[in-house]
Amino acid sequence: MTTDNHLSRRDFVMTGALAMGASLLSTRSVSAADAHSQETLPYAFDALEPYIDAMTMEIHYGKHHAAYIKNLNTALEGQAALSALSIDQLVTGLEKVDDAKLQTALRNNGGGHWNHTFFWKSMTSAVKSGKPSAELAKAIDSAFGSFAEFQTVFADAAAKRFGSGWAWLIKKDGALKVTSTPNQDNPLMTGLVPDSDLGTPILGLDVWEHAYYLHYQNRRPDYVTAWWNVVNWDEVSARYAA
Ligand code: MN3
Repeated sequence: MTTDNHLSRRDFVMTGALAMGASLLSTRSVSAADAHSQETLPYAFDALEPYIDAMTMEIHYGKHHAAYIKNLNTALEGQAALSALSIDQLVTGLEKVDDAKLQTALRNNGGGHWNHTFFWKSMTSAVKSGKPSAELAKAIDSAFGSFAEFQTVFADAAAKRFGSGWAWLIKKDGALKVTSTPNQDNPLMTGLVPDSDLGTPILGLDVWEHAYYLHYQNRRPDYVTAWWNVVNWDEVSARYAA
């Protein structure tokens, strides 16, 4: 790298940092009543390389997930009772929201916030990915016959989700099951998603194009195959045990 390039890159970084600071200042004034905020990503943007690229992670976390939170907080303005709920309470109790327009806003953006927070924690660097606990491995074998068969069933659910949505491994009545939901729905949304898709999420995969298109373009199955390398099995096993 030449000195000129080095300087211009430094200038670029400085300009970017200043722009980011200005952006934070300009958006802070409306934050007093913000009910929900974004947790710090538990690893660097490039930690999942080469399976999920840094730019996809940066845009996915910094733009897409952040937008769901911003829109969720906007929808909750003036809703004191709903604003007091945790995100878990909110997504599990959506059927009780009578205002259809508000319910849709909370379903899309509250779901988007819950799902992405869950998704980030479902992943880790390939060197830390590990494997299912003995207890979870036994449950997977019991439900699907083998780990390989579980992966096939899960990948199939991810591939066949038409348009945007999620593939899930859920725990229901003590047993494991693979399901999928459209848009930002999830298996906790009682009354909104079919009863057969309800359960406790153990693992979730975002199959919206924004999750993979920069690197994989139309090749969603390739994204799913690569994603297995960065599943955080310690986290997934802990969820199963809970
Ligand atoms: Mn997403």
